[in-house]
Order: sequence, then structure tokens, then C-alpha cells
Amino acid sequence: MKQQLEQIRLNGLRALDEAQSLAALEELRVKLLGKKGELTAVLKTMGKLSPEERPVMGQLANSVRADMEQKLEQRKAQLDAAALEAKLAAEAIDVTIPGEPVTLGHQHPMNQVLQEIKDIFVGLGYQVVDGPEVELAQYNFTKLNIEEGHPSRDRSDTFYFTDDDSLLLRTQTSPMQIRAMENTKPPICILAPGRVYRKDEADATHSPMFHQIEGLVVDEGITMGDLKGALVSLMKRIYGEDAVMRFRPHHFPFTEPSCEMDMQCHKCHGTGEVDGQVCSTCHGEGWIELLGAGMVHPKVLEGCGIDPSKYSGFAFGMGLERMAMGRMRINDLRLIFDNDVRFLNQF
Ligand code: 2NM
Repeated sequence: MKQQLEQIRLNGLRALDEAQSLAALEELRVKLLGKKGELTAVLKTMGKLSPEERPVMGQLANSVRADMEQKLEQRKAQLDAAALEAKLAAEAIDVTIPGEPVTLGHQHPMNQVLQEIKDIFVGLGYQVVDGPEVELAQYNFTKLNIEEGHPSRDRSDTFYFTDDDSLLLRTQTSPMQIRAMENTKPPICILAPGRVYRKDEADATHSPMFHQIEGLVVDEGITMGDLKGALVSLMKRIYGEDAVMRFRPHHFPFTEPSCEMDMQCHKCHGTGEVDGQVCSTCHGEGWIELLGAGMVHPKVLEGCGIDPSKYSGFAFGMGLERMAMGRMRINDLRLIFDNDVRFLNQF
């Protein structure tokens, strides 16, 4: 029996030493020290020993158990430490690795130009107003003196929602100005920027959705001189003090008289030619069209409950995309809507 016990101690300690995982260690604990283990099996045969041998073997068995228990604890501590070590290594964060650079965005060129124009008009005392993109034909056309049958009302030009053509996507931002005139007493001094919609195929200069900025000033004694003053001061702020402007007669149903405002081409200085070639910026015109404007038609004022014998007003409208293209030297409208970062990063 002594030899059996010594064998169990020898094999047991070696096996424990060689255990490579906590699970293997637990298996060994059951096999060596458990109720059905090898040591227990030997102890069960103690009854056959002589009374002199029994305490000696008992002591030996206890020392074998104690040795193996100690080795088990020791090995378990080693494997625990190794497992922790491996976990820490796997989860290690190298705080010295340089971080991903954070790329800051910026305003879209359209918003930059819009902000610039808004700032100028707010400085002149205008209030910026907002309104619905889905409009009543009444506000988009009728109250603007655009009669039934006018070509701009055509189904091929305007997005309608209803068969009776009473509800539409606004084709200009003037309906906001009609509402302002209906709802407030002069003096009125507002700027109405926003999206507008027209049934156009997209090309270098057209898009079915684009942005307009319209302005309106109504008070006693407002004249065409006020209109020219406001618009010349705007364009000089945007294009520089030496920009040359001209006003041409024009026609709009909602203003009388009406005009268009041009800026002399900054590339060919009005000659239409650069180095004997047709100027590419103004296409040989010498002038670049900037906006339309005029004195608000008495019928429009009257329709909004404003007495045209007491009050007068001027209004103007310009395309924001066109302004941005001129300001930022963009030659294709579609670039503004594509949102390709290679384009946007240039502004
Ligand atoms: C333009 C040109 C000229 C305009 C007129 C009005 C209103 F509501 F007062 F009648 N709002 N906007 C106007 C005048 C718009 O866009 C080219």
C-alpha cells in the first residue's frame, strides 16, 4: 500500500504540474482527490491492514493528499495569472498610436452666399421670412396679377397637386410677400428666401428645384430711387465697390414699372471679347443678368388690402444659384446639387 500511495503522489504531482488549463486541473482534482478518486479508492482498503500499520498508512495518505492539494492550489494560481496576462495582452490599447484625424465640415457654398446676402439685408433693416413650399395657386399666381391662362401657369411648367390646379409647389417666393402684405400694415421691409420648383430638365443652368431670394419694401413715398439704391448697394457689397450696374426696362405682371438689373462683365469689362475671342463669362454680351425688380403693381397692393393711393412699394427677385455661380465662379449648376466632396472642399 505504501508503494501505491507513493505512486499516486508521484503521478498526481506530475499530472498537476503538466495541466495546461483550469478545466484540465478540475478534471485532475476529481480524478485524484474526489470521492471516486484514486486516493479514496486506496483508503477504502485500509480495513485490511493490521492495527500497527493503519495509523502509519493513514498519515502517509494524509501527506499525499496535502501535497496534491498544495500543488493543485499552486498550479491553479499559475494558470489564473497566465489567463489574466493573456486577457490583458489581448485587450491592450496603445495610447501612443496617433488618433484618426477629425475632418471638420463647413457650410455648403449655397448657404455661404445665402448667409452673406441675408446679413447685408438684415443690416439694411429687412426681416427674413419663411413660408410653405406647397402653395395655393391663389397666392402663387392670382394675387400676383398672373391671370388664368398665363404661360407660367401651364401644367408643363408648374407642379400641380390637384386636377383643378389650385394647389402647387411654389414657382417663386412671392406668395410669402403677399401674406406679409395681407397680414401687416406698412411699413413692410422683408426678405423671402427659399426653394422654388419649376418643371425644367436639369442642365448646366436649369434645375427643377432651385432657390430664390425675393425682397419687398412697402411704405408711403417709396420710389424707384429706393429700389435702385438698395440693389446697387447689395451688388457692390457682393461684387466689389467698382462693380458697374445698369437697369433695363422689362415686364412682370406683378410690378409696374418693371426692370432687370445687369452687372458689367468683370472678365471683358463690357466689351464681350477677351484676346479677340468671345468672352466665356458673359458669352459676348458684355453684361451679366443679376435680377428682376419693379414697383409693386397697384392691383397687387389693392388685392392685399393696401391702399395704392397712399402706399407704394418695390420688390425684387433673384436666383440664389445664379448668384453663387457668379460669386464662386461655378460653371455648371448641377455641381451645386451633386454634393461631391471634391467640389465642396473647394469652398
Ligand atoms: C421678381 C421680379 C420683380 C416680386 C413682386 C412681389 C410682390 F409680391 F410684391 F408682388 N414679390 N416679388 C418680384 C418683382 C419678383 O422676381 C424676378
